Amino acid sequence: MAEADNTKQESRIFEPPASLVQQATISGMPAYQALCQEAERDYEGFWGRLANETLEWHKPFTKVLDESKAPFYQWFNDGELNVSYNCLDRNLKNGNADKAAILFEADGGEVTRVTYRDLYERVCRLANGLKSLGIKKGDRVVIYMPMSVEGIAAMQACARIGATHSVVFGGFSAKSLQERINDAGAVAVITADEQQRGGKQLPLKAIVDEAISLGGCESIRNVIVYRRTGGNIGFTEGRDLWLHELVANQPTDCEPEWVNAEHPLFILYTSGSTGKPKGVQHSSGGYLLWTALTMKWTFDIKPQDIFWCTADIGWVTGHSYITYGPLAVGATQIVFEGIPTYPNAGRFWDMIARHKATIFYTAPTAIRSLIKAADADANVHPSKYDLSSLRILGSVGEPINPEAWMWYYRNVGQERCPIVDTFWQTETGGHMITPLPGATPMVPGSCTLPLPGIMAAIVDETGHDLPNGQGGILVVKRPWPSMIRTIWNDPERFKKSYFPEEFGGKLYLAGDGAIRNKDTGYFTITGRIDDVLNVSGHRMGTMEIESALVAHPLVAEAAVVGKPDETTGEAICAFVVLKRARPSGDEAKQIAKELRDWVAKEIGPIAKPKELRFGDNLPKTRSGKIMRRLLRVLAKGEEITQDISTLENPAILDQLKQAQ
Ligand code: 6R9
Repeated sequence: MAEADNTKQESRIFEPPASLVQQATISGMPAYQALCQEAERDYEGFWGRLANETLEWHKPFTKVLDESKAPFYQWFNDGELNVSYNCLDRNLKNGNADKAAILFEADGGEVTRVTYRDLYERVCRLANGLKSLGIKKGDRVVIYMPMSVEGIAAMQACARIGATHSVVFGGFSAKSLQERINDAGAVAVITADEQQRGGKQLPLKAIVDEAISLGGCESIRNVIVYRRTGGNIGFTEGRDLWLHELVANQPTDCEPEWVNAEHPLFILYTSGSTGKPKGVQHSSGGYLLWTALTMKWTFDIKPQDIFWCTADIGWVTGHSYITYGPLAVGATQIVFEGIPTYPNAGRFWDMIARHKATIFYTAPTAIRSLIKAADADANVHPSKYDLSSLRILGSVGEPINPEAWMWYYRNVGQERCPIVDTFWQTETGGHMITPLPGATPMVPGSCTLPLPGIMAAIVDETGHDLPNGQGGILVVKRPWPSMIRTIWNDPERFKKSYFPEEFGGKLYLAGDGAIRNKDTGYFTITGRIDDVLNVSGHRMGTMEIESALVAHPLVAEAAVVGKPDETTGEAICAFVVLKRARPSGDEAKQIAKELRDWVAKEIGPIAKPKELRFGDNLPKTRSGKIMRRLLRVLAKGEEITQDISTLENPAILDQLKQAQ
């Protein structure tokens, strides 16, 4: 460790260990720079070379990048491939048939080893089962599954037959699920009877039934149910089928459906600045290329590694770094059904030790909650476990604060393991700005430098470059293979959200603010610049939560803002005006609870406001606009020192100071 200059931000620099640099795929900064230069010199040649080296093409592409319909960029567009073939068949051919693809650990601790051959057969049988139901290329299939081998197999089976999947996180409510089924026009839902997490059974199938009963899901022909817990569920004759019965007599081979590189592999809904989630559409060729390549570059994956990404398959991290990336490079990975605190907060460390994990990828919010737990109970401190197998650590989902970084580095990585702080988004498909474990000197809290070929920059409101040291808007200047292709059913919104005219229609707008260090050029992400909150690494639109609140019969008006939270990064704080008099005391508490439960029902438990405050009104400008910047100050519990001359009703501020 070397102490560097004393810039006012974090100044400690941590070099990657020499032993890791020596054997790394990208070994040392000169190797990184050489790749960056290759991309600068010949952008298409660079990506074309990598696409040929990384993937197996059924029909080779002749054109790398087609910009004629910009910003609807197309990559490798006359090439054909199959994603599942690249993840499975290729491994059988390469001598990985008996290698473990997945080490599945159930909530209760039971471990199942699934080889590449096993997984191939499971995927083929399910793919044949789906075909037997008439599901075909281009159809959409919603997957509402627990963390399971079956969940991964369901995604791969869709990819195999060219169906476009849309995974909905198992924590979303019936209403959220219904909206997504409806928007995607899905023909089937693959689900489980229940999920098993933290020793509890939570319903899935019952929520699917409820979602369909809400209407607008007429496109659904079948609901396929994986039996996980054996819990009691309803069955609709003619529509519902057990997964084990569907696959029982299916052949263990299934010819892959060759698709165009641009064929939509999946749609994944994510929160934006409006109340309606965006169906982010990804491609087959470009997406798989980048998930595979970043496994090699960012995680330096090697044949003997045991990789563990703790994300859920319902989020993009689970798509890219569980279902696709690790399998595309023939890795062995741990897949975990449960939660980090069950049966105790040592579960992650215990699992690393038992499975001899070498690469561990998790979220800052998990680290922060495990720091707390370890402070409270020395028995669940990482020092109590043998973590000597680890060689690389990763972080994703939100900024990691330097304190959490240092704890992770010292206590989990034992000052031996580089931390890759990977900045990326649902829309980017894979990592964008991150240290490389065998090259980049690390600075706690900084995601450091863009990957080769990723032309990230910081600009002002007019789209002009800003010098290092000046904070601004994070953009990407050139298209890249795994980028979002469009918003499902809404190409106009795609253009407006990501390639706005104010920026000349040519810059990809990430929605985050960032600053580059004056000396190193390192990027630090300063947070979202739109109305999107990041709670425990989950993206939540403030408008989505507001719409849910005002849908309650008691609520007249609501405004939602984020406030800093030690564990979850940001917490949801809602300001609510009721249609009746402002409640106080026990009544206020009781209504606040009712509204929280209501939001959980409307969107999902992750959207529950941590804090709810009632007022006779909200602070508004004379033209009636809610002044959210004042609400943010109130939520933090700070005094308002800002200019309030445009505020029509200053008296309201006092009322809103107190939480209920
Ligand atoms: C992969 C994922 C994307 C938003 C993104 C940013 C935040 C993610 C980060 C980070 C700072 C990191 N974010 N990784 N901020 N440092 N390493 O999380 O996708 O759910 O779409 O969220 O998360 O604000 O814009 P997604």
